[in-house]
Amino acid sequence: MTELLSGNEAIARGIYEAGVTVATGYPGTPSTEILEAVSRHKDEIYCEWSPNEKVAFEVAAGAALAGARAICTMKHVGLNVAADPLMTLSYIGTVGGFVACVADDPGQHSSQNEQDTRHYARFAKIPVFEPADSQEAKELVGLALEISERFDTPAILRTTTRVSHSRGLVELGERQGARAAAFERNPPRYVPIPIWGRKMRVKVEERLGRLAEEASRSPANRIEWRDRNLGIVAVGIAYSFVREVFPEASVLKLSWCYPFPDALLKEFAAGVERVLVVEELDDIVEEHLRSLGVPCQGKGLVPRIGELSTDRLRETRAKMEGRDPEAGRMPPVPEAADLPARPPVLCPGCPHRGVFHGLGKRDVVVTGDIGCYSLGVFPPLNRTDTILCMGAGVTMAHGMDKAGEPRKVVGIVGDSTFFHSGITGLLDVAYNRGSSTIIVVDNRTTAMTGHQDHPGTGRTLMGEATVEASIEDIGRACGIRRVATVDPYDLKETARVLAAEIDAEEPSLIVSRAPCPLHTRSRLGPPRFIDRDACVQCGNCVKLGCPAIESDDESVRINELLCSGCGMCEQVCKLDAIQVGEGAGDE
Ligand SMILES: Cc1ncc(C[n+]2csc(CCOP(=O)(O)OP(=O)(O)O)c2C)c(N)n1
Repeated sequence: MTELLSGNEAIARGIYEAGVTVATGYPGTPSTEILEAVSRHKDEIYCEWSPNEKVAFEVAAGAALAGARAICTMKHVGLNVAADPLMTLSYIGTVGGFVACVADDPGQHSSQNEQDTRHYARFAKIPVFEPADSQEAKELVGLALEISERFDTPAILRTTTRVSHSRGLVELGERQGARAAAFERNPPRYVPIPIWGRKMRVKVEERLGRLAEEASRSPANRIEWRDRNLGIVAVGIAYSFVREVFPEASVLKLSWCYPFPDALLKEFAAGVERVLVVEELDDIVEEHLRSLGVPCQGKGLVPRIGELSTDRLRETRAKMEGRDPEAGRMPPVPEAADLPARPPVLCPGCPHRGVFHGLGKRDVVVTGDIGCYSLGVFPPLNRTDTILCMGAGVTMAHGMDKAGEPRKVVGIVGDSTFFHSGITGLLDVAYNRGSSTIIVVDNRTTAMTGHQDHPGTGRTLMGEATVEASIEDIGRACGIRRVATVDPYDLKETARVLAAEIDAEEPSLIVSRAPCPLHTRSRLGPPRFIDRDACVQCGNCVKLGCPAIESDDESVRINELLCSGCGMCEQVCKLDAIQVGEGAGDE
């Protein structure tokens, strides 16, 4: 039977078919749907959203050492968070297959950077698999788990956005029998204290050689001989683009690129006149080919930055043939006439808006973080000054404070981000006698990645009710004495609490709590209207940055279809021109 599946759904199917019994992860585009799809098999597979990627990695590692097949999922930057256990699990190895499914985001569609996860595979000296399409995504899960078990190594399945999110037909198979967990005690194998760790270190090098030989024989890598004038080494998704743009060329299709399949690379290079390497992001295979003494072209012709596409590869071909690269481009898609620009903004009724509105009244530095509230950086809110990575909204505030920044520093993190990596920062603020004000904008969900549960929501990925971690209690347990909770829709009260905490000498924690209305799918109140006769166009309501409030030179209006009825605009209107009721004055 075949089914049309996205790359992420196909990976989930591969996880199911391969008899995996433990699947963990932390949301992050473009990886999130893998675990969501796995959770449909919750009778067979235990799955969880872990508080962060390091936890997800370690939980899966524990399951794998007990003998189960286990996987964890994350986006590329998540592997930075999980890098510590990754590096040493490589030494320890695994009993049941262990695969980290890591989704890269070339082009930074929804990420703060564009790192290439294959570097981590080389860094940790473990195999990395890279599917070209949904069918292969499913198959490689099974292969990666098998290789992981046979070679006693963790493995990485790296996808990029196009594979994760494009759909293709996938042949479905049966689920293999799952192994029962039964941990066998053996400290020299599982405890990398130096005397044993040094032995593991030797094993890792020896394993690399065997893996490279296997990679040369593996069905994941194959040579397709065609015209021998040009041979293209195509890695992962690049294979699909290469076949379309260079249909006549011989191709070495690599879906298992590290440890490098040297024998296969040499055989291919020896069989063609000229070698071109096409890989998304960095020149990992290209650099290695050069180190083998194989002359080749690659990033000089193929873009290093952003996603590859057939269009971009056509430009490469044009350059190789000495034609104008413009000539290689497809005719541009005609632009729809007069489409208005849509700057990114917080949704109508977003509770985060209340906090940014309150902060707008104060001359403070705001260290922000990653989540929907990152949008506070844009006009008209303009209330975020820095963003680094998850958790840094707390810690960078403390750093600025300790550096002697004369203004008060306010750190903002979301609820999911707080549980992910904000808690240790808060502990630092309290322990090291900081004075910053930390705000947790708690909308009761991980909104930015599509409303996943987390330790504060009271629900698990398996759909069970569970304990709700209290941000306020955690703050107090960290040693923060000033802890306040506000309703961000109450602008006056929010501004009052912000002022009191910002002016305090000691560090404080403010929890701004209101559920994301997109998640609860509920209106917050009746839509508001602007009484044109009373409105003097002072712009106070426009400064909220609500997409439902539309203005031009002549008037300010509220779009009834967009208005969520949160009432913030009514509170900022000094002339009571914004009201509940029929749209008097609005046509
Ligand atoms: C290390 C890492 N993991 C995952 C992500 C993807 N990601 C971006 S923001 C975010 C959390 C957003 O949730 P929350 O902090 O509750 O804020 P909200 O979007 O709900 O306002 C996640 C998981 C990331 N950017 N970095």
